[in-house]
Amino acid sequence: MFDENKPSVLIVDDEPTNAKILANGLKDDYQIMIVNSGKKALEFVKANPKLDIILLDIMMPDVDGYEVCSRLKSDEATAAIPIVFVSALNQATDEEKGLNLGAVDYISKPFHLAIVKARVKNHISLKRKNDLLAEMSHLDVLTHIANRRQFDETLVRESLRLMRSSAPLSLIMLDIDFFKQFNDFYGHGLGDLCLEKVAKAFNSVIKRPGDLLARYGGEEFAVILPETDKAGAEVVAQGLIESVAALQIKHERSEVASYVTVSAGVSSDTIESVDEALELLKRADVALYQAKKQGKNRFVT
Ligand code: GH3
Ligand code: MG
Ligand code: MG
Ligand code: MG
Repeated sequence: MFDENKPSVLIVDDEPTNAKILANGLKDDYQIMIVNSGKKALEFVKANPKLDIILLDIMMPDVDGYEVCSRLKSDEATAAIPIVFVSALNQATDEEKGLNLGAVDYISKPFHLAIVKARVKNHISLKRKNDLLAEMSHLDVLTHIANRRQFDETLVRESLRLMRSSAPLSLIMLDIDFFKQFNDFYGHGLGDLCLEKVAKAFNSVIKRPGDLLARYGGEEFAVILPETDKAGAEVVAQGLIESVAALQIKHERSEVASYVTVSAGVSSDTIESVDEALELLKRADVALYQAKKQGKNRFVT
């Protein structure tokens, strides 16, 4: 819903005049949204977690600003949005409380608009840099899919979530066949290109929201399929294998085909702890080893 180039500012204040003064001062540089209660603020942010900053009043009927701040900071989806309190409460203890709840800044009313603008600008610039860093640290540089770090974090998060349900978790480990020979024969540059193409093909298969495809290591990929049983995971594994075969990347040194192929190991189970999810990953890896032993270019469950 937002124009990517114009940062978005949510103003939360039960007093329309206050909100209007802030909005008028900021509207040339930002997209401004205004809500007039803590409750509406929580609903709005939940629906729009990509907001760049929140200017938050403290004294409001229903949910006050402190409560809004602590709820947003304790939710992973909204914790990274900078919150600046803008409040008539001007005791040092009020400010201390606000900052301790995770707000980046505290501005007392009456404020100097120019200073509010300068602070908003600085906080948004930092926020965008943090977002970029977070994104970079979770992506593989070559293939632009998730990296090992994101895979590990997602596996832990998904297992904590699935532990509370009876839904199964499926994992797939994949590995390119005879890739050492590919590199040796075609060179490292074409090897890199091959990895990029394979990642792209896999990506076109793993489309369901909640699923995750990652580059796990050199020429190894891994997939997390929450709430997917064995039969479902096998269909996905077959789809992944076929997506790479369809690329028809010439591989003269492969012993199983004239083009690049992959092998996969699949594991599925309900899980009751993070340890069990890690165990499930080991099972997928064992299955992958079996697929290699049985002749490659196939999956084993
Ligand atoms: P198998 O069929 O049993 O999987 O054998 P393999 O040759 O594919 O596997 P092996 O583990 O012996 O070799 C993996 C190769 O992958 C060796 C390594 O140089 C290459 N590789 C790993 N990461 C990269 C990368 O980022 N770029 C390129 N070009 N090659 C890579
Ligand atoms: Mg108020
Ligand atoms: Mg390997
Ligand atoms: Mg390999």
